[in-house]
Amino acid sequence: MSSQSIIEWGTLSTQAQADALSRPAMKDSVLLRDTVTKIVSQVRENQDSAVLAYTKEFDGAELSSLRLDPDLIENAESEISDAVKSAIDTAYANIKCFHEAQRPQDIRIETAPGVICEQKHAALEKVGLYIPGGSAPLPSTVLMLGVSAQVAGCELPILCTPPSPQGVIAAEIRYAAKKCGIQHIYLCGGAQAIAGMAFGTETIPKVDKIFGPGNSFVTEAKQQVSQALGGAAIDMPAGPSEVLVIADANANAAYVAADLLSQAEHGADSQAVLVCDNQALIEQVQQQVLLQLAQLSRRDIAGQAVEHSRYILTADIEQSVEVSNAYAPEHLIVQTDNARELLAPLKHAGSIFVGAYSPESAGDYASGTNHVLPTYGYARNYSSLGLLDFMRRYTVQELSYDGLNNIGQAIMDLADAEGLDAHRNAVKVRLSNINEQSRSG
Ligand code: HSO
Ligand code: ZN
Repeated sequence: MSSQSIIEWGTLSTQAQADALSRPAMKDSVLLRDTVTKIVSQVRENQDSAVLAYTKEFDGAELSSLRLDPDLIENAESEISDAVKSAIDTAYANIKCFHEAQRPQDIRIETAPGVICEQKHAALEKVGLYIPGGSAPLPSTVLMLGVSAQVAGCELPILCTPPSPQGVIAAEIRYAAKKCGIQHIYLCGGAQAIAGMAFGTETIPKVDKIFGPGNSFVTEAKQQVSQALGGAAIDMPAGPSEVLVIADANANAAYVAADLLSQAEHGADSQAVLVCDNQALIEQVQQQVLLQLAQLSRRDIAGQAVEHSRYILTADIEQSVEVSNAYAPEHLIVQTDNARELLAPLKHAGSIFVGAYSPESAGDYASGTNHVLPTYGYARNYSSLGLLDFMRRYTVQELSYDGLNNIGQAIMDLADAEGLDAHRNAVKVRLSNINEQSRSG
């Protein structure tokens, strides 16, 4: 990372500024799309047998059944240490507390005399939670998705995650699932799991919406099934994980470096960006990154991400805020003297971490906020995952005769303006009904 040069924001042209904030190109090859299209159509056609065949091909596991024995969920805690169990319990409690507080209020209002309008909320019934496999099992992601579904009151939350070649999944994942009341775990991953949940198979129930992060195959499959007729909704579009730190001269360089590296260790394509108005601090952070990187067990992965990290030198804090808003980071860490004051102008970020003692790791695991966040600049137009994503809102209305009478003329005139006679008539037939008029007095 010290090999990375410092970019002086004020000297860049508009184009060079855009380039400095560009994300690594997402894989969007025809090959990826065609491969996923084929997997999705195979799963739609051959259901369990296709998912089992892909699980053998991609995960090396030969399974007799896709569903994990529920006893392995029920008894998972006997396989994990007390420390991990209590860590999961702590995280669960805080995530639950924060998501319970998000419960929306229903609305009932009389917009005009006799015209009642309501907005209500209902939990989605069947939700599919995807937990990636790969180099690190992610019980924390099980909690982020599972607690939300549980608090919302989803009837059937199911979870898919790829098995090891021996056909097993980590006990931590099973214990976190148990805490969230998840009884259905299916041993499959990748595009085949997404297709299985979107369309259903003999074993995997069809769900209404699919949640969770994944690799480029999973992301592409989520896009495809969300566009297919009879498929499933999805949480949000996804790209590689990223962090942007805004620091000033008084920030602690070791803290800043640790935050950049905790992002970098997620994957070679992770992005870490430092925006700072003090050159000396940037140089200290670069030194710290090298020192700390050498100690990491995942230094190979983190080192690759560090190669495309960015160090941006700004004229002042206001310019740092401008850069952050332009980048719209998934995670934004503010380590400045007056961190909280910057919340007002900071407009685009998935989740903001305020001050020296709020590392991203807190939100990743245990503070209570959700770690499923919009990446790749989608923090401009998508929300962080929360309770509402597991619910749908709908409206109710009830008009009395007088209510309809009150707004009837407006309805009929608008129907006339649109040339829709039947619409007009649906009002007129009621208002000219003598019996109704006399009944309402
Ligand atoms: N930072 C990741 C979430 C995570 N971190 C899981 C550790 N485990 C994406 O927000
Ligand atoms: Zn993380």
